[in-house]
Amino acid sequence: MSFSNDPVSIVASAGSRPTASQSVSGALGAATAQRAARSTAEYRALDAAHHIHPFSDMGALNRVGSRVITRAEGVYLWDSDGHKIIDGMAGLWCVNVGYARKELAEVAYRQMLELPFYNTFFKTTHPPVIELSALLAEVTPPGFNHFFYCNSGSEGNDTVLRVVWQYWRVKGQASKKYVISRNNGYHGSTIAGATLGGMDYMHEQMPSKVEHIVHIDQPYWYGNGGDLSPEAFSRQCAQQLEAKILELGAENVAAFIGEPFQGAGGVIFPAATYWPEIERICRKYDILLVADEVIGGFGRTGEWFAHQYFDFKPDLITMAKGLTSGYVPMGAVGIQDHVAQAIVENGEFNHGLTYSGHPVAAAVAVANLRLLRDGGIVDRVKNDVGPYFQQSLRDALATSPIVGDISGAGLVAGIQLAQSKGDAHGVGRQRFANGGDVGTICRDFCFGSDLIMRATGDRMLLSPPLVVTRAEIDELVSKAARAIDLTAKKIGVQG
Ligand code: PXG
Repeated sequence: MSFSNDPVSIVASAGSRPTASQSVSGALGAATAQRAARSTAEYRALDAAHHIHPFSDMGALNRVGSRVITRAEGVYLWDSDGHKIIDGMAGLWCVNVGYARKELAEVAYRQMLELPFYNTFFKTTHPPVIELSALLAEVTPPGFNHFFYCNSGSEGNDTVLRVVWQYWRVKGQASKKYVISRNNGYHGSTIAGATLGGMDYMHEQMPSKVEHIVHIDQPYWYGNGGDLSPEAFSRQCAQQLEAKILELGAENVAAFIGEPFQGAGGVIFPAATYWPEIERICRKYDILLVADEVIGGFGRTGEWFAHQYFDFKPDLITMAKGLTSGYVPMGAVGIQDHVAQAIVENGEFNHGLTYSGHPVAAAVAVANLRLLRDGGIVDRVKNDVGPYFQQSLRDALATSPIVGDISGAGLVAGIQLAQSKGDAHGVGRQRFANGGDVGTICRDFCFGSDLIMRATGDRMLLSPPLVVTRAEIDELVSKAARAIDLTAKKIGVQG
């Protein structure tokens, strides 16, 4: 197969488009025209023959064939059959600045010509990683002045473990090894990431896991809170951390890690009582607090980082996804001064990846962060489109007989499908016995109406690009409401 890979022609053709300041869709369109030379059937046959997809039952998938996405612009995707699809998931929670941003393509192109790669081992550095580190120190909360780079969120959490263990080692407290995480948390799919995560179905396929990682319960009130108020239940979940620390002995516990809100686990927002209690317990027992900001970071909740939304102060933050808006892979760990000092001033830190601080990824990240900050994108999520999205969703679903609860802030939401809502406080609420099936039915209705809304069990998730307009939110919300309505009808629940 041959298609032009001459970046000069890509930039030139983008420059001739009327929307050139924001988009490279012309260039992508040209490339796509050639890539789409194959029919959907041909793509599917080749894909089935040679490609193993992540987290997929390949036998089942190959029998029906994958959707082939060929191009994207703003908040829209196009598939190989020409369908225009509104992307309610920002790719995979990552395309924060939207698709087809000319600024990012140009930066990557220029960086590839100037310095496509050099490593940051062996007493060497380069301008993009220097600029990125300085900029991250500006956009992260005070005290985050040091950053270690990798290629993904999973590697970020591997890095977190290395930093945490090294920290306690050089502090002379090497017995502090245990890292406490949560059931139904998601921290990636390397062996360490999957061990940190609390997904049983992942653990089942692993004969061995990383040692010294244990789990406590998630603060999932709708499913597990019984008749407690969300606030009381969240506090109780947080207190499990204290019980676990006492069980293990504080002298053996290194860190607690959690997503400020659980993303892949279902956009589960704890009540306001949760994080202050977790923070209090970590401080009381001298345990590092790690916020996994891979989904929550870079404006998703309307704050730069989700821990700012929940108002707590972690010692480490894991970042990926929105760091580059997914245009190129990159992950990072932000380290508070007191931890960084211990790492920096105590000999060699034996960890690194060939592509740590990759110059193209770093250059794209810098351009992306400037768009998010100087382009006012994060501010807009907080003050305009975020509140509009949250209100629209609640208004549209208020009368749905199968929506039990909506959680979220900014441009992320989790919609709980339920058999019965219970009273005004949710007391007596009832989940579907076959919740996963109901979620799948709803997801299929979304698929059929060219909306991407993710299902996880009985929760429907939305997390659109942060550049989504009010009109696009209207489209997203009405399509989501219609899919939920069709689901209710299909399973025979009347409004
Ligand atoms: N931490 C969190 C909180 C994540 O959401 C990772 C770490 C791992 O990042 P990488 O870049 O290694 O994938 C993630 C990833 C889903 C889904 O189905 C979510 C993720 C990845 C794949 C699928 O919601 N999150």
